[in-house]
Amino acid sequence: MRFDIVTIFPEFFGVLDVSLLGKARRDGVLELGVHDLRQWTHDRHRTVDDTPYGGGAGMVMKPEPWGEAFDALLGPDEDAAGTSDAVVVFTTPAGTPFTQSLARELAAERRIVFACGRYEGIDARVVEHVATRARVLEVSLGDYVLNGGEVAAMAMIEAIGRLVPGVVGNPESLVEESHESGLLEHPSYTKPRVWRGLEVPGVLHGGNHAAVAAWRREQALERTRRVRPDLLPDGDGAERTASRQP
Ligand code: 6GU
Repeated sequence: MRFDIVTIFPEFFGVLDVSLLGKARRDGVLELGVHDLRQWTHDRHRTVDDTPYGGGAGMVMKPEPWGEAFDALLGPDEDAAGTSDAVVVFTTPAGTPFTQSLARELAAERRIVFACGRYEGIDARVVEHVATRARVLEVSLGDYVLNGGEVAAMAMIEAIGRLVPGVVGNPESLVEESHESGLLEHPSYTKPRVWRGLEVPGVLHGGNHAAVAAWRREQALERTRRVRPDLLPDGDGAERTASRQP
């Protein structure tokens, strides 16, 4: 799997050299290309933004550098007889929310290009244009505002990358974690059995595997009900409000 990232802050992505994803890169399981958007500017100041048509605060990213970036990364317009086999992800707080199921879907792709927007976003014609040449997604990390898409792209790359076969050493560890089952994960414990007066629940060292599985499932359910009732089948907002009445 190959990730390409277009950004005005390429140095943000240095952290992808470390930890699990860094190892996956050294092992050749993941490839990463980080591209400075300003290499596709031609003026002395390497300008990537301009004032918005219609007025208002903030700056909008100009379409021309993005157009050249996608020409370079997807191949020029002329050979767009078909579309590129890359998926292009535009990071934007106005996008569809990033979820574990989208991470799973994207982990099966061959190549993903992340376009990191800054300021008040990218000229809207860029998404429209790129959509004629590749599958395009506009994706948000969640309902809050970041200064730019870099941290969002990094989070998405980590979530997607670890699902690529060969990145996480023991694939079993991917199965039981939060969000894969639709529930939050059960609590975990390790030695010592008593720590600062706090004991590990007895069922976990009783050797009864069925009892352990049942306990973990109940804990996962209880935690999900308490913290994220919206994840449960009957957890729509109306029900939640009703069930919270004293
Ligand atoms: Cl993808 N970008 C920005 N700028 N803010 C965000 C986001 C993305 N997702 C949540 N907030």
